[in-house]
Amino acid sequence: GQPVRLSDYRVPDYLVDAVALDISLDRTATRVRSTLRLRPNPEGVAGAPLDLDGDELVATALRLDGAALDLALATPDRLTIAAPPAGPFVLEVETVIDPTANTKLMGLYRSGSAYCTQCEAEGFRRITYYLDRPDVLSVFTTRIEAERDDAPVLLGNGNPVEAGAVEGTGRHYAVWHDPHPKPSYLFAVVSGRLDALRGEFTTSEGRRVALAIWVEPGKVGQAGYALDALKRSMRWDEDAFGRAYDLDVFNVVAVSDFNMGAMENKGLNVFNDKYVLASPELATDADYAGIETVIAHEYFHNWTGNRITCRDWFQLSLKEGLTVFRDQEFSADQRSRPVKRIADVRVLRARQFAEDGGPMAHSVRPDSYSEINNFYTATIYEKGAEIIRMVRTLVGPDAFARGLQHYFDRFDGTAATVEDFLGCFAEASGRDLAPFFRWYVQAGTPRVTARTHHDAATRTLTLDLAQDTAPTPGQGEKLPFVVPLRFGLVLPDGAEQPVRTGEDDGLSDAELANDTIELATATRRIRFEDVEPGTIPSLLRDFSAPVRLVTDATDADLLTLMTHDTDAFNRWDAAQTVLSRLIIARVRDGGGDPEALRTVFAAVVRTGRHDPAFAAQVLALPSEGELAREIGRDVDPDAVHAAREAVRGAVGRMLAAEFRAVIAEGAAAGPYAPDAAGAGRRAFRNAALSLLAAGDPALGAAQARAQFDGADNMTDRVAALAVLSLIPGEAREAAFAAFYERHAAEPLVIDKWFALQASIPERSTVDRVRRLLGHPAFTLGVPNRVYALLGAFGANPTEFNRPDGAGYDLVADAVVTLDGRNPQVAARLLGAFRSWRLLEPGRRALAEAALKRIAAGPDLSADVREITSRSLG
Ligand code: BAL
Ligand code: ZN
Repeated sequence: GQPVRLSDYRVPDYLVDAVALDISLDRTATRVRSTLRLRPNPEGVAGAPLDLDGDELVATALRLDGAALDLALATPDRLTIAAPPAGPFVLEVETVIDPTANTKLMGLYRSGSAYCTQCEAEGFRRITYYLDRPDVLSVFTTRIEAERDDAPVLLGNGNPVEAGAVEGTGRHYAVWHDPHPKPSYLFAVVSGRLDALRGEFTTSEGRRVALAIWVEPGKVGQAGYALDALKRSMRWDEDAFGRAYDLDVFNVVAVSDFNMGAMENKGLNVFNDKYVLASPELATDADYAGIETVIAHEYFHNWTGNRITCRDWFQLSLKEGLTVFRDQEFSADQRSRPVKRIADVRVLRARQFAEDGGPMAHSVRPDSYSEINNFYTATIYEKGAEIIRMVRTLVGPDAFARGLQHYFDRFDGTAATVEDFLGCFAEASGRDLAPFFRWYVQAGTPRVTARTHHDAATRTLTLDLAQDTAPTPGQGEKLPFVVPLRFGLVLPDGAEQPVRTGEDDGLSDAELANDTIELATATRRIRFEDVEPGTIPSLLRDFSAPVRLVTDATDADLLTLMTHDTDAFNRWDAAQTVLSRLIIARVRDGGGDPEALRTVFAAVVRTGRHDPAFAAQVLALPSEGELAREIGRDVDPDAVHAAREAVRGAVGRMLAAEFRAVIAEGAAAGPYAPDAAGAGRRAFRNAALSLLAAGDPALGAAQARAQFDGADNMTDRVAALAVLSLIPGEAREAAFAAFYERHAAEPLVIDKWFALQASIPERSTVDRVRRLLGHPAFTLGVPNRVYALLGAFGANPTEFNRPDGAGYDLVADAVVTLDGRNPQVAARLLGAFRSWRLLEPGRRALAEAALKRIAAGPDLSADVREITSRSLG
């Protein structure tokens, strides 16, 4: 459709004071009766027509204040009443919808043996006609009716009011009432045959809340970790943010067919089952961590998203960035804070920096979109969270806490904007945040360059900082960002050099107090006084801003930081930079000798004994995608892969004895528990195994096969399979076959099997994936299967980017097929093409041709059309 623009925002002309829904569930003909109490909005246009949104709807009855209306007023996507009453009125609408035919998984659909809904962003209009926009808040009462045998469980938003049998039929009903006014995108209904794991939580305000995690029959045994994570989230939000829960029940439902990760519907969160179900035999440590994060995220939305929602979808990051920030803080408190930070920055660099550097670059507060579903992005979510973290750094933790309290006090029960939010921190801190606001409106990743000069005679260290941001689509010129750079000065022996600056080119008292340089102009010079020769600035500590930092640090400087920096993030990042330089030198001219790293990396392995999770992060080399972005143009993914593998192999041989010791010690680690300490030990040991195998495939294969056979948990089993998957031959195929046989009944585990095979960096992988598309366990109908097989293939740097274009064709074919069935999933697969312009000319031409072929297809969805046209634009 036509692009929607922020500048066109107008308040709604009508308000909905109450919604009563009566939903009579049926697999192919569900009847929805909606009774809306409407009135003109005093701030809207008087006498304006009432325009309700619909999407593929069929109206079967319409009444206004009791009088029947002509059904011709309703088309599938609109219900218009030209001249509604000037005062309050009641509109009754009946629609009939087919949940079984709903393959888009938006609105009401079937998942397994259950009915469920997904309404964000614009799914409610597929259930009934409505003012389907987030700034229309109303009180919902929902009556749900279904066959008792087919659907014994009936769940809605809010609190349960009554339930009973429908006399003389096999049907029953339940009524739910949600006292908190909410936009339609937070509406939900779930019904079917489901089992519950129940719990209870008493809030800090003394409210007793009945908790339940609903899962497919037989899977209650896999819901325990989710329930535990939910209770921890509820307690943490009270302790850390003073936010208590506000209903008598909280239901979480796991369904197997879900476009997104999960959804924060008021009092009734609906989850992709991969973020609920876990047991040691079926889920990895990463799966457990994902469950903890997503359970927390959806729960935290109750305040940041539900109690305070968004005025319009341009403000999406208001709830998503803030809620990601909150879930990141939660996970950091539950686990190792530095390791969590490193993991989050890895994701940011891999996904958000890639987005910012490609054709889909958009600002955290975009000013237009064609299809809002395309804007649930790493930029809105992860970069949005980074912006909030920078606010905290700039105003300090106390003003940050006061600002957030203002926000909750002032905007509770409303639909707010990003300006409203930032205004609270400006007020709490007395600081002008107008220049900072550029982070919301300018796209692109700023590059910050740091050059140092030490003058031995005067003992001054001059630091010259500069920032620049490459143009992004529609934004040619960028103004400087306000970049908070947390920093310290590291002496060659690792001690911290005290920071002193003079009158000229000095730091402000606030900057000195916060150990933070505020770079708010295109360039800035800072002069440090009384500085020892050889002192190395450690900049961007804890990754204090989402920028790409380029310094003149030598490899020796980086190795010093890697060994001594008091900031764990920068210790890790220094190692990444050294490794990245080494690999890129190999790509360029075959140079780059890892031997220089021997001593420091041996030391990393030794520190792994007491901080294994951190050591595992150091041993995970920069990804091929990151290296490609660092190279920046004319990238040959085969050359990047070969160079990275060569370095992995060299490190593996260099430290083979150390790695073997780590593997041997880890074997005696005791029974599995999904806690952070155990996860760290396994990550370290599996990183050692992976590098050992890179250096000596025969030895690695033997070790991996032993671990694969002997593992008592999925983390170690799948890590071993990942190692085996890189070593061609019979052993690999036998391991894949054994894995399938063992886990054929568990689709979420088979997803790992699909994904690993799609990730093999060999020319035969395209054929393997085409074969797997026809495997009985595969279906295009379940988003998780699609993401596992085709999503993983799209993330396979060498095979998606095959020099003959066969990888592009494979994904393009799938996008075209899927688009007719589920446009959101099709559009997401297209993300594989986001960095095509970085490639060397041959691949670039083939990728472009594949995108053009998709774009030329008939009947493209708005989702896919927007991504292809932006990608090609
Ligand atoms: N609101 C969509 C899913 C999520 O971000 O929680
Ligand atoms: Zn969210």
